[in-house]
Amino acid sequence: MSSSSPILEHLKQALEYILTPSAPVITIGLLIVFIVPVLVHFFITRQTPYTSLPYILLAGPAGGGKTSLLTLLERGDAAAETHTSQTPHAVELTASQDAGASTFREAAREDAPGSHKKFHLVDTPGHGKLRGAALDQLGGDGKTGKSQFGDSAMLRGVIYVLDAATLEDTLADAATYLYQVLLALQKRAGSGRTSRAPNAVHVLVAANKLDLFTALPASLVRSNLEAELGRIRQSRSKGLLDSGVGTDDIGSEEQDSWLGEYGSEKFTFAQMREFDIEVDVIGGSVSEANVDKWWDWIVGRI
Ligand SMILES: Nc1nc2c(ncn2[C@@H]2O[C@H](COP(=O)(O)OP(=O)(O)OP(=O)(O)O)[C@@H](O)[C@H]2O)c(=O)[nH]1
Ligand SMILES: [Mg+2]
Repeated sequence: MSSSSPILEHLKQALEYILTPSAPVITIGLLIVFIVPVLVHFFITRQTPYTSLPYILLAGPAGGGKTSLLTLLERGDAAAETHTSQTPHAVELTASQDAGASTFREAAREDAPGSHKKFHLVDTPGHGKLRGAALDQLGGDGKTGKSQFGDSAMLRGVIYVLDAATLEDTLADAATYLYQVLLALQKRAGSGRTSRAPNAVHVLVAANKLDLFTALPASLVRSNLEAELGRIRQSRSKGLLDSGVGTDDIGSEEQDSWLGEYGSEKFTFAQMREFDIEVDVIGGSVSEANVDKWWDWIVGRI
């Protein structure tokens, strides 16, 4: 007891000093009140640089034109050379919601009239072995998925860029990747049902390179993809049946990895509406800077 009483005495004095109004105490108090929130703000924003902004993900097979599109929207010209991407890359863009701005060039200007909204556009590699980067961003359930570009709850849309000029030869690959993207989004929407539903994520299939004469129009891109996605779905469910999963489990497991309306014969993009996923197929050309419709879609999602 005798050893603790001087300490208690000190404590009492210190408390008395703090609780008695005086200039130094008030100054220090005010400093804490004003500086701590600022420090906390910088601490949080430094740790998660992308959390605060909504983002749009670019996905699609290699050579489709994702990086070219990103460069065009960022700099306003398509001349820049691109090479195969190896890592995800994000840029910050501004969308102005104003009827007067009819092209993406006007709308993307910082000083354009109307309201401005900043967002990130995230480019991902399309090479078969690097697609995990894009699929990770679709973050499992849309809540806990802290992806490299921040909270996956901030994901607003996916632009699936493909080369419409070579689609006839690359259809199987393009559809397989699209299948993975749509299934990831479907699972994300499904997992939100029990608690807070994640925001709806829409998909734009951007049929690029319409400047080339071999390019398929958007309507054909849509029907070819739908047919191929239906075939993939069919062969996947067969594979599951053959894999020897017990007949009891097969019901739920098959239902979980079935894209679109369960048991339907033909796949259509409209079936994705059940999961709050709207799929649009719109043609355009990055090299001719014919991307205004894609830009409008982006502005509508932000
Ligand atoms: N003719 C034509 N060529 C285009 C168009 N858009 C892009 N390209 C060309 O297509 C090639 C591939 O474009 P990228 O933007 O690198 O493709 P990517 O989707 O980023 O490919 P990865 O990074 O490998 O996934 C480049 O040589 C572009 O110049 C277009 O609208 N028309
Ligand atoms: Mg690229």
